[in-house]
Amino acid sequence: MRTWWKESVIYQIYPRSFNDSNGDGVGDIPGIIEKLDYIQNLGVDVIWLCPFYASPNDDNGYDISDYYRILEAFGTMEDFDRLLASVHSRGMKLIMDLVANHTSDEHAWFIESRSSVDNPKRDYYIWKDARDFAEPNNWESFFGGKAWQWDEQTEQYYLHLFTTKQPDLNWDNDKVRQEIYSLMKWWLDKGIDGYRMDVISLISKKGYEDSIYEEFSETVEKVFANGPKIHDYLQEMNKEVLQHYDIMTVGEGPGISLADGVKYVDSQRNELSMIFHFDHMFIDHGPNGKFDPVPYELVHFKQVFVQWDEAMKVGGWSSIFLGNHDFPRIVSRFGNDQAYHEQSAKALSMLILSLRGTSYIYQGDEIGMTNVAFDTIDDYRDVETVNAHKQAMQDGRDLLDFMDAVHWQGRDNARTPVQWDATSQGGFTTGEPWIKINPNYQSLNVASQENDEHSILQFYRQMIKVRKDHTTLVYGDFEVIDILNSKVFAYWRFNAKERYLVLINFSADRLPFKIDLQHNCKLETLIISNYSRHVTDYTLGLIHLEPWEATLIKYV
Ligand code: ISL
Repeated sequence: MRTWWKESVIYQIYPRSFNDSNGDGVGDIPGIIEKLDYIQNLGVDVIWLCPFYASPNDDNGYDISDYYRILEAFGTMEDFDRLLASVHSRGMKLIMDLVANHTSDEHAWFIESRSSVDNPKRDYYIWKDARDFAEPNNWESFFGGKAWQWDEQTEQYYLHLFTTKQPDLNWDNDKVRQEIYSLMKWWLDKGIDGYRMDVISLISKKGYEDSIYEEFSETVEKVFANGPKIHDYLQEMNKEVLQHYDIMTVGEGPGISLADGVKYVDSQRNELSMIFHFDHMFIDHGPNGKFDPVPYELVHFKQVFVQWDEAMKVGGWSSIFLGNHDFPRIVSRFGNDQAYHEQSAKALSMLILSLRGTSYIYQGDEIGMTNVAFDTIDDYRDVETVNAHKQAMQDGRDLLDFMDAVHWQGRDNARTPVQWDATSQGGFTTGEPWIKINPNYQSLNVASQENDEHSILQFYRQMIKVRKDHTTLVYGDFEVIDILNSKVFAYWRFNAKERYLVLINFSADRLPFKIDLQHNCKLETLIISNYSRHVTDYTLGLIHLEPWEATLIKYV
């Protein structure tokens, strides 16, 4: 069924790093308002704003201390209302992050909960007695160290799957669920258009046995995620909240496997519109996680997309993304940020915008922003990176090797300020930015790409328009060509009337490629390419793909 959110292109904003309007070094809501023309000119439909609620910022806003207030550094509720109205008046929509697996330890609920064992809010969180004078089980947290924190005053441990300042809520408590539904309605009644739900796969706990798995990712999948009540809770949320509004939802799903995925989004089950799975995001993580990176194979990468498309095609719907605020810059990770920076950034945009599913673009990727390599840990801000550095020191790991891993995989790669122009601090702030800007801002910035008709930015705009103009790219079938080809990602998008061929060379080599026209179709037009190509180049069936070439051709 045709639905607005399937046809939408979503632009993700990490407010802290987007645009600072008042010179305090931190991006803010008025800063976003200043850039709405820019966002609208990209051609996107929906803005997803990462958390901007009140927060002590242990995890940059993913630790919320009040769901009904705006972080002071980001502005006021009036600013937010103005933003929402301006987004709507431009015909765009706005979705928010819902972080409901945990709160901040500075949230009023937790302050009460920890005050005594018989406080009425004690059961809002997950408290357990010590086991043999130590943690209740062997669980580790996502950001290093144990997942349990001892509370001196009440002599119990509380669970925190993320930092110690992010205690997990107890979703088995009806009152907790009602609190969450109320705050969701409060924002929806203001007119927001949906939610991205943070780690929603973790809200129902399976019990508190030790994990028997060595790799953390296995523990996430087999112990933390997809608890027994997850689908009951999502269906209840849908009945009480979601179904009363014309909105979209996307559940972030660490630990959601192919087999579980469709259960979250099958339209018959009334849960979520889409999920983010992580099979391609963890593709280059080694046995010890992201700071133990390993090379990945393109064939494996393609298989992930093929398998998920297959799993979602009846009744479900995919979200297509290559990066966000938790992962490296896409051009540095999946493209080539050196000799083929421009070509590969454009090629990745074609992938995002021509696969079946809703397309997500993360701020700065539309100009090909790259990873950053700060020399010293002092320049890093992300709690995950900072904790991992402490751990690496304790473990006696070679710190140069650790810093290499941070340069490759750390979350701050995606959190440096957006590079607006070549002026001081890239035009992001007139003050000192909360995190250093990537030193390449003088040559890589929005202003210079606005003035260059061949820029990455212009290609993104064209590619978004191509997607809007050809609904077969949204809804059509997907058939990969030559899956075992280790350098080219080629596929058809088609329906009974028309076919689109997408050819993306994921390598710096010039490669022969045979276009197999077994479908008996006729070449019609070359829709877009990141090289100056002519339709006649493709008539013979055998062509040479240029390094990182991405070409989209229409057949009938
Ligand atoms: O980046 C990761 C850790 O290496 C991911 O596993 C990430 O922690 C996971 O996808 C959950 O992310 C979300 O919840 C976190 C928050 O820190 C992330 O920014 C958010 O996207 C806790 O709220």
